[in-house]
Amino acid sequence: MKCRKCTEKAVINMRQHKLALCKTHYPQWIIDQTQRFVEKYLMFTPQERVLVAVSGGKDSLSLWDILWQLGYQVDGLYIGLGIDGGIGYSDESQRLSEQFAHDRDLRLNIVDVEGEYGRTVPELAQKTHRGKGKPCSVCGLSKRHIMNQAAVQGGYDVLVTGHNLDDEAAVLFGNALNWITGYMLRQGPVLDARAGMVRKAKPLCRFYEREMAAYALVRGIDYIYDECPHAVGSKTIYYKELLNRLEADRPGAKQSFYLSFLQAKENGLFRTPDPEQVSSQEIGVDGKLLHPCPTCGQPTTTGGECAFCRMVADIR
Ligand code: Q46
Ligand code: ZN
Ligand code: ZN
Repeated sequence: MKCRKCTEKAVINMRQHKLALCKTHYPQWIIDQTQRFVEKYLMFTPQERVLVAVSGGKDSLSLWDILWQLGYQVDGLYIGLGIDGGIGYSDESQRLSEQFAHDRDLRLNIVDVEGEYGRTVPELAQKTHRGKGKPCSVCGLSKRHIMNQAAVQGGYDVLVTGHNLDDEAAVLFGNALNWITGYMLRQGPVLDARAGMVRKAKPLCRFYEREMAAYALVRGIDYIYDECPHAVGSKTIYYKELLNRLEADRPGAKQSFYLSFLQAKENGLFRTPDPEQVSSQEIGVDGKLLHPCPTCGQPTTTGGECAFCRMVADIR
């Protein structure tokens, strides 16, 4: 198959866009589309400081690469979770993130969970008996807290993550199965800042996972191929497999699922009961009012400290 824009051989055929592109035109298309999404969803401007959370995986490193090529002021944040899993997962992903930053002369901030809190994420999970033997809930809680804290303390305007369309569609699918509207209300390309919380954006949310893998490959980005060993058997992976089956029969199904959701939201599907009184920015996913945690200042709906500070207090 030939590239739509020249006579070169295509490296990818995107059935949902009816578009095949070569190794020169494909990365350029991804970069141009990202710029379009950044502007369309009002994610950030060239004057703003952007912090990209990197895991060493293809999506986050590709996102950093794209934003860097677009000329944005973008630094990286790597969180050392202390996950080994017999493959030295965290060590290797940190090495690749550092190498990426070094090769491009970019600034990478590193927060080491064990160094900061005295325990690795799997140890925190074990010690506090959270997550039924799986560290994922503690991991998610810790990452969200640390990413926001690093962005606020570093004076960044926006925190961006490398979530792609497959990630977003799987999360949406899981939430829609149980109609967890509090989470659905928050899901989207941008989550505005609120007291104690920096703005968050997902510039890759409209690219398929295979498109990001192809981008990383064509650009020669060295990333960690292994998934986190704790991801095995996760619900998200299961939902991704289901959606892949749907996509194989109906090209574009994942994209339309996600984009129709965004449209429904824009049309007011998840409007808060009394938008005059309380904005959706002031309520948490459980529908309760947010207030600042007395210890860290990040918003929480619990009566006292936020879940992260309570967890850290538990191990003291
Ligand atoms: S939550 Fe769980 Fe992930 Fe943390 S422990 Fe690994 S699989 S990295 S997205
Ligand atoms: Zn071409
Ligand atoms: Zn707190």
